[in-house]
Amino acid sequence: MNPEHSITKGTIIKGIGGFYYVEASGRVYECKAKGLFRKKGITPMIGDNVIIRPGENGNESIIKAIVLPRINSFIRPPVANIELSMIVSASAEPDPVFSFLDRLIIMSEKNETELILVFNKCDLITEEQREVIRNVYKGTGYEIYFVSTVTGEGVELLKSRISGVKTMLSGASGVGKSSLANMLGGFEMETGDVSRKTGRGKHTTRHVELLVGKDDIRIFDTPGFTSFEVPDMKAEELRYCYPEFEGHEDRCRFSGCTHRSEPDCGVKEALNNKEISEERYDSYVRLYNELKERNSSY
Ligand SMILES: Nc1nc2c(ncn2[C@@H]2O[C@H](COP(=O)(O)OP(=O)(O)O)[C@@H](O)[C@H]2O)c(=O)[nH]1
Ligand SMILES: [Mg+2]
Ligand SMILES: [Zn+2]
Repeated sequence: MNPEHSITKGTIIKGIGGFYYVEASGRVYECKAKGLFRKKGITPMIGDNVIIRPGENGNESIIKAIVLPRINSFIRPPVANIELSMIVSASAEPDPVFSFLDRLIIMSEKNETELILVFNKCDLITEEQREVIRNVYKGTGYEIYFVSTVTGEGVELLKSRISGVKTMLSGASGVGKSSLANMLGGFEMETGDVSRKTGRGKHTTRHVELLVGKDDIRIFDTPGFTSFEVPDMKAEELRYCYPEFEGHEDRCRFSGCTHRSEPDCGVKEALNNKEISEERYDSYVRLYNELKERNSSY
């Protein structure tokens, strides 16, 4: 039997004008969606793992089934099965804004997406400065990568971490996301230098796409989580988004302790002992207040 005509597993990487583009074993198939799942009202999403029947003799290829349940799915950006959230910051120029990174981290924690922290432009800082950054995340267990697209430092290690993993990049503009994606997967995304030259506007409409590059690098081409608001959650839930609090909460006197002004708080004790960083604790309190205020204004 010709393997071209057999049922094949793949991933939806793009959808345009009623067609879905499915990457399967290094090829891209233009497919129509005709499976039973359509009758059930399930709409294919970018990032979906699917079963297709490649078309024979010029017939169209067909998506027969979608692998459900999805690991996760999102409306903004409209993608499914984010396997890893890669939160990118610059080590310097611009300096990391830890409170902003925490918003992205919380977004991933809330969505139960695995995350790694990547500090690009590490060519601009010393080993001592790296240690300062590592200390901010003490006790979190988060993997931290220092990389540079200028010297290439750390890029191979990061590449081996994300190879074969559907990854979403997020981070502020100018930190080097596009430069890094290009270096990791051999893509040709526009980088800061270029867009300044062409002066292209910010609102260019683009299709969301799962880019598949060399060494099986898979990156969602979206601006990341586009809403930088803290997700809709109760202020009391926020503490579960800080993994470094976990080992200390059993020392809090009150079981519902929010770790702010309560007496005998294990988390504040850990803060005083420098087992938890001030940056993270301060951003926790700030975000707690923000959520409290938002929820009381309804
Ligand atoms: N020093 C240094 N500059 C970098 C590095 N990576 C990117 N840049 C520069 O940072 C700027 C923003 O890069 P870009 O990839 O467009 O960032 P994006 O907005 O996050 O996609 C550009 O001027 C890049 O040349 C790096 O590792 N070290
Ligand atoms: Mg960019
Ligand atoms: Zn407490």
